[in-house]
Amino acid sequence: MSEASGTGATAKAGRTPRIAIIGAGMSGILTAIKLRQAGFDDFAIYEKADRLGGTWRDNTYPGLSCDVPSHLYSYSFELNPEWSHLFSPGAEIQAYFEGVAGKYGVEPRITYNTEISRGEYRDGRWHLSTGDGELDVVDFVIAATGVLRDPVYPDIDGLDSFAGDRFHSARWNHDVGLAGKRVGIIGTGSTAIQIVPAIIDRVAKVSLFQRTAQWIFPLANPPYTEADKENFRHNPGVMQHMHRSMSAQIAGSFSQAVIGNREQMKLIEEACQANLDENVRDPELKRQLTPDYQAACKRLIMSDEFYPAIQRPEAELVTEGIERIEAGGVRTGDGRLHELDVLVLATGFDGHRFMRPMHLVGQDGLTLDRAWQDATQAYRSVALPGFPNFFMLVGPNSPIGNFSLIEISEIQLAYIMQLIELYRDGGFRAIAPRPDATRRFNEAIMEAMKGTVWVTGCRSWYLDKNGNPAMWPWSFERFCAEMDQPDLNEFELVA
Ligand code: N01
Repeated sequence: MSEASGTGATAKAGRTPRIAIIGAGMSGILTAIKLRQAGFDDFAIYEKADRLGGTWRDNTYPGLSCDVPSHLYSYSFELNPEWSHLFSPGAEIQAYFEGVAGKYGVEPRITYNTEISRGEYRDGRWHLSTGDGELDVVDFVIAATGVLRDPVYPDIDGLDSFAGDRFHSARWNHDVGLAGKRVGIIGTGSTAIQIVPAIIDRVAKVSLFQRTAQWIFPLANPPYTEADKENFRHNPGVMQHMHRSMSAQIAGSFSQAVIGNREQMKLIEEACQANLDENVRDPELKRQLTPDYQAACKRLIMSDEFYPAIQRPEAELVTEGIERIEAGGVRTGDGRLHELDVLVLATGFDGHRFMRPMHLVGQDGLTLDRAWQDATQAYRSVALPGFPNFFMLVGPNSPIGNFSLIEISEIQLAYIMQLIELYRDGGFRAIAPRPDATRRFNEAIMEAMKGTVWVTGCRSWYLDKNGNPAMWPWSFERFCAEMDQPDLNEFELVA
């Protein structure tokens, strides 16, 4: 791709803030593009890794794809005619972000291998430091640090004693060949359910250690034909229509089901049950694969490949609890040793860390750890009382039931940009949400959460330490309405 846009023609006279973007994943790249287009060119992107892409850089496991359709999981302003599948593989998504970052001139603005470990609001500006000392002093910080970033390693006795190769699914070791190997996978989340069908053809055996059964929604993943792609290339309106209609379809179905629409939920439950009934014949295996909680309580898994794969002779579903890990493999509660050459920890992520372990110090010495000691809450997911001129993308309570996080991030950024434009135009020097407005917002969230599927009794990464889901409990329409325009009455402004 060639460079698409320089500094926007809309740049206006006024204050020119210096802005730090933290993280060069989906949201960080987006922020850089939109800032430039709006004429804000004094910014830097700090990225702790040596490559952009965030979760798509970190996750490279076999079978990785996104369960949001590719023509929806794209920036609205950079639709991509080349997507290979309805749900394209992870490597293609990573290449997409690299291509967009190159096309929009974002790449040279990224400072790699630079982890911001501390940010302190002092004398009206944010002082950002790495382990090596102060690095930058800025007017605004936009934390684009992602949600599913920190792998969770299971607390199982003897984990380190395993003599074979062992790695987390988000840190896949491609130097380890799987051909002819006995592979153990711990976990049955979206990740493991994608890995099993992807490796079953080449391994000697897969042992899938299941602690909790999963509901699986049957979803085929057809490729786009050359003719489809040709059509997309020449008629971008077709892609725009797909983007809009896929968004509307999810908003009207799945996103409604998870927040209490019984009719929509019934359709999901029936589809998951029929998937199990029609595709798993052995009654004992079917019993083991039948969850004891409501569909979509955990993040719903989409796959039409898992049930066939787990019924292959090379696959074994292990439902006996794990006792410990030994040099030779995994010992389960029934005393059996499952001998393994490779052990994959598909045990998920801590979805409640956000920009931590970054140490943030806001006004009057308020630290992020103190602000979040009881609960990880924010004002409309994007701002924090006591932390002026600090914004988050995809912060607490951002995810809307299986929606594209790109669309969510675009809407949140458009909201934040309105405030930065107000700063440019002299509207304030410092802005932070009012504590009472933040409290009211979070009380409303807690109340609305009672009607959602996420609190119907299951364990999932959605739930924080208090058992509250870090999700948006209302409709997508409400999200759009609430994020359309900042209500300045809900902010404290310093002129
Ligand atoms: O992780 P998970 P994931 N002993 O947290 C088990 C996104 N994503 O990486 O259910 C034994 O869902 C744990 O068991 P249990 C998507 O948002 C998207 O699969 O808690 N087992 C569970 O089975 C997704 O939701 C895509 O009882 C242990 C598993 O590990 C999110 O990432 C693809 C254990 C963790 O499942 C995370 O998915 C991949 C222990 N000590 C990921 N500890 C797509 O777009 C944990 N487990 C398709």
